[in-house]
Amino acid sequence: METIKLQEIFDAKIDRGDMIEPKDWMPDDYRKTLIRQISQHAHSEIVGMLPEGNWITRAPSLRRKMVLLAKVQDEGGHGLYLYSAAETMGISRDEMIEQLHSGKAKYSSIFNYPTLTWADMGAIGWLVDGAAIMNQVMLQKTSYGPYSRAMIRICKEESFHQRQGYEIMSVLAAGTPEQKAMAQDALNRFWWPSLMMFGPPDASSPNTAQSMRWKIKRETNDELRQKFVDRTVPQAEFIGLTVPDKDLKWDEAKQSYDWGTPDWEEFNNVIKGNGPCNKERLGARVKAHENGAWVREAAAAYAAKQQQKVAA
Ligand code: FAQ
Repeated sequence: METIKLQEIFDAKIDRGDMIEPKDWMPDDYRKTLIRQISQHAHSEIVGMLPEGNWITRAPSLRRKMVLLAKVQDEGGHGLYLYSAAETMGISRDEMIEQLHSGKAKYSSIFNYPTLTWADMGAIGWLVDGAAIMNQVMLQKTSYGPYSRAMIRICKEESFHQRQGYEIMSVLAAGTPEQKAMAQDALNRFWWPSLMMFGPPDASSPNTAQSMRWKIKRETNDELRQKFVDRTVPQAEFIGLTVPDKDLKWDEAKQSYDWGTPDWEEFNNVIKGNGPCNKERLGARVKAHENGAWVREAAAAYAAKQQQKVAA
């Protein structure tokens, strides 16, 4: 069929709100955008395991250790669903991993900040998973079928993650003055980087307009960021913590908060590879991959043996 006709069929599907499936024709740029976004999302999930993984042995009780362990394993599972969704677009897992390890592909800026105290595990669950869900709820309705279906499953788990983080923060905030100060310090350090997770402001986001037209994104970076602020500020107040923004103010007419400006220079530096932990995170990722080489070789050898048996 002619490309013009195929484009018309694709456009009509997007307009009707139908899903695009792997075997459907799609414009090259739609495919490229999705490979970029889904693979970066997958990378974020597995790099995101590192700052929390560092705390598994130091969790303050067996219960906390079990919950954190389960959460970190969930993130690994999310990475797998997302790599699988990206593979349906014709890129291999090896290529994606190579792009991550060579620094060509990005992963979420948030994971380039250090986790200094136990309260950071609370702040990550509450704020980082909270921001991730805000973004992922809209992605459940993204136009590419395999991505949308992966997001539905991921969102169920992320909402548990958010609650476990908020529970850690609530317990610390109601604890000794030292514990409350530790919770406040974690909020102070993670607040602004969490707001940056939503990406640059719409006016300087090169991809948002086209991604909205293709219904890959269903809400813009700024819309989601505002929703996150409106949802999270009352949660902080409820447990007696203060959001570190002197410009934060409830606007009765808008039924929404006015708030300050993130440090976009810091954001740009972090996504260029110059954040406080970029080198450490990528180094740990590459090392984990190298240490796992024998597992991949054994799995490939097993698969080859099974194929020989079928062929015989
Ligand atoms: N960090 O034009 P836009 C999680 C890049 S999952 C790094 O606005 P777009 C779970 C962007 O890639 C968190 N880079 O781009 C968890 C683009 O660069 P490129 C991850 C960023 O794609 C929790 C450039 O800036 N979630 O946390 C960031 O339309 C706890 C221009 O930006 C997702 O990936 C950033 N924050 O919108 C795990 C959700 N923001 O590629 C463990 C899916 C922007 O052209 C523990 N992704 N950039 O070189 C999305 O919804 C979108 O990709 C956005 C960015 C909204 C992130």
